[in-house]
Amino acid sequence: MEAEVFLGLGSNLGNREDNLRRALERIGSVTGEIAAVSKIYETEPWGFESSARFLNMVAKAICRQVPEELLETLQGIETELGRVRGSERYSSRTIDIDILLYGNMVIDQPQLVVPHPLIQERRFVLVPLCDLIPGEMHPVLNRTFSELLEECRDKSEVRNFITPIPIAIGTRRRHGEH
Ligand code: PH2
Ligand code: MG
Ligand code: MG
Repeated sequence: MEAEVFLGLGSNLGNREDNLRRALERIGSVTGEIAAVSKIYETEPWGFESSARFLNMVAKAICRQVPEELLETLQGIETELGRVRGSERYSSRTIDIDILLYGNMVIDQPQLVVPHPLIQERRFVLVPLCDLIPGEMHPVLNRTFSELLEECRDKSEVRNFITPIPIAIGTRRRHGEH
């Protein structure tokens, strides 16, 4: 079996960009090929107070695991990348990987609800999701993702994150040096 899966990734601790990159590498090698990625956004924490902003993005993976296996795999990757789970509902983390969509499957189990129940409440999910599939229908809500974004009441900040260009600074030789 193969399914198109959309994953939401977020990091607001440590080297956030590196955490996203490493998570994508692990997902690609364990779960299935990464077929597409959204842009990266810098976002205000949603649902809790912190000065540590998130980087968020969405990835599309071609997945060979059934949802329960995929969930375990993703939790394993989170742990490998230094995620520590506390008792609070929301807290800062090196990496969070959520299953947003698993094909058109609808799952309602104690440990796993798909589509992710908060997609429509969160700009940090809808904006990157709309980079990839603005015109596709949400499998339960009968709205496209761009409609959900238009109707979304969340006004928290989600802005394009510009990756600095990796150039060497201060290594220019003075005239005549070799
Ligand atoms: N994840 C949460 C709670 N709040 N806020 C932002 N901006 N980005 C997240 O990824 C995020 C959040 C729970 O997983
Ligand atoms: Mg999450
Ligand atoms: Mg999560």
